[in-house]
Amino acid sequence: MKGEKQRRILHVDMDAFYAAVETRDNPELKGKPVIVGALPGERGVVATCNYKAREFGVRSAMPISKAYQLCPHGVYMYPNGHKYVAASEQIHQIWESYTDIIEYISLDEGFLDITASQKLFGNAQNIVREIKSRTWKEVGLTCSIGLGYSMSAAKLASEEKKPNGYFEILTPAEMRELIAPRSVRVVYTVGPKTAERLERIGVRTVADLFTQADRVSNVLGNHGAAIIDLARGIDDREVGTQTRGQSIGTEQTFQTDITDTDYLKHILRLDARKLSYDIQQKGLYAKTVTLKITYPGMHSITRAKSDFPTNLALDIYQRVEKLLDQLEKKPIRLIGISLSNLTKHKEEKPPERVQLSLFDEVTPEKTKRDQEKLHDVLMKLQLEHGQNIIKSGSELAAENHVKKQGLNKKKQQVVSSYGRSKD
Ligand code: DCP
Ligand code: MG
Repeated sequence: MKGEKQRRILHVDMDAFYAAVETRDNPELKGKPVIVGALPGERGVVATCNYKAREFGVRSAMPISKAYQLCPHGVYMYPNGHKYVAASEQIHQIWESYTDIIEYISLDEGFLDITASQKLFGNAQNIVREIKSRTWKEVGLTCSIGLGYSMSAAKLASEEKKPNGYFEILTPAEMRELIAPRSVRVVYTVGPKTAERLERIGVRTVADLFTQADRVSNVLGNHGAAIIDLARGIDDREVGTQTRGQSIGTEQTFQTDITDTDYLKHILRLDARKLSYDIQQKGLYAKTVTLKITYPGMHSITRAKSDFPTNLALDIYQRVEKLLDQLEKKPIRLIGISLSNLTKHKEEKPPERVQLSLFDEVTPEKTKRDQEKLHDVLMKLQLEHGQNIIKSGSELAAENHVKKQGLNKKKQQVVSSYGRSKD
C-alpha cells in the first residue's frame, strides 16, 4: 500500500498559455478575443486562444479560416515560441523551489508531488496559494491547480475550475462521486477510440463501467480491467522524475501544398535545430522522434523512431529524414517534429556511431572527444548569445534554400507551433 490518502499531488496548467503571454506583453489586448496561430486568410491552425475568443466557439487546432468565421473581430497573431519557452522556464523554476519530484508534461503543464514538501512549506493548500501568487507576481500569468491523492485526481481537479482555478480531490471516494455521471473519456487512458468501442456496448458514463464491468473486460481485456480500477479511483502511478510524459515539438503549415522533398527536408533540418536547442536548454535528451504530416484534406499521420537518447540536431534530423523517405511522395500541407520519451540522462553506453561535428561533416581525424568538445562550445555560445550565433553548413544551406524560393518566414507565412501535440 502506498498510503493513498496521504499522497499530495498537484497538477498545474497555465490558462490560455500562449494567448496569456501575448496579453501580458501587450495590455491593449486585454478584454479582446486573442487567437494565436496564424493570420486570417492563411492556412494555419489555432494554437490556442484566450477565454474571450472561446466564448465565440474558437478552439485549439481549429483551422484559422473557421476561427475567423466564428470571430471576425478577434486579434490574430503568429506564435512567438521564444517567449513561451522563457515563461515556461520561469514557471518551472517556481515549481522546482517546492519539490524536485516533477513530471513536466508540456511547456505549461506538469505534475508535482508535494507530499514531503509540506514539512517545509506548510500544508498542500498553502503551497498551492504560494505557487499561484508567485506565478502571477513573478511571471504575470495565471494558472489552474488541482490537488489530488493521485495523478488522475490532480489532473481532473485542475480542469474543474479553469481559468485561474483551484479544486481538490483528496480521496478515492470523492473521485468516484465526481466522475460517476461523466463520460468515460474522463478516465485516464480512455481516448476517442476506446470510448467508441465502449459506446458500442452501451457504456457511456463512468457509472456504466461498473454496471457492465464483465462486458468491458471481455471487450477490452487487460485495458478494460485497468480502466475500471482507475474509475474506482485507484491510481498508483508515481510522479516521474524522468519527465516521461513530456514532449516538445514544432510544426509548420504551408500556404501552398509542398511536394518538393528537398524543400521539406530543409524545413525539417531547421526544425531539428530549433528543437535540439530547446531540449538542451532544459538539460534533456529525447529517445523518440516523431514526424507528423498533414495532407490536403486534413488527413494527418505520425511516424515515430526511437533510439538512444539524444539532444543533437543531426540525430533528430536523421531520424525524421528516414521516416520521411519511407512515405509515399505526395503534396503536404503541414509538417512537424516532436520529441518525446525525454530523460535527464544520456545513455551510459554511447552508441556505436560518430557524433555531430561542428559543421556536420564527419572526418576520421576528428575524434569523438574533439567533436563533443566542439559541440559543447557551440552550445555554450548558443545559450549565451542566442541560437542563431553559429550554424552548421547544412543548416545554412537549408536556410538559403528556403530564402531562395522567395519564401522568407514572413512571405512564406509559415506558422510555427510549439508545445504538446494532443493525442
Ligand atoms: N498548443 C498548441 N496546439 C494545440 C494545443 C496547444 O500549440 N493543439 C499550445 C498552445 C497552448 C499551450 O500549448 O497555449 C498549452 O496547451 P493547453 O492545452 O494547456 O491550452 P491553453 O493553456 O492555451 O489553455 P487552457 O487554459 O485550456 O489550459
Ligand atoms: Mg494550459
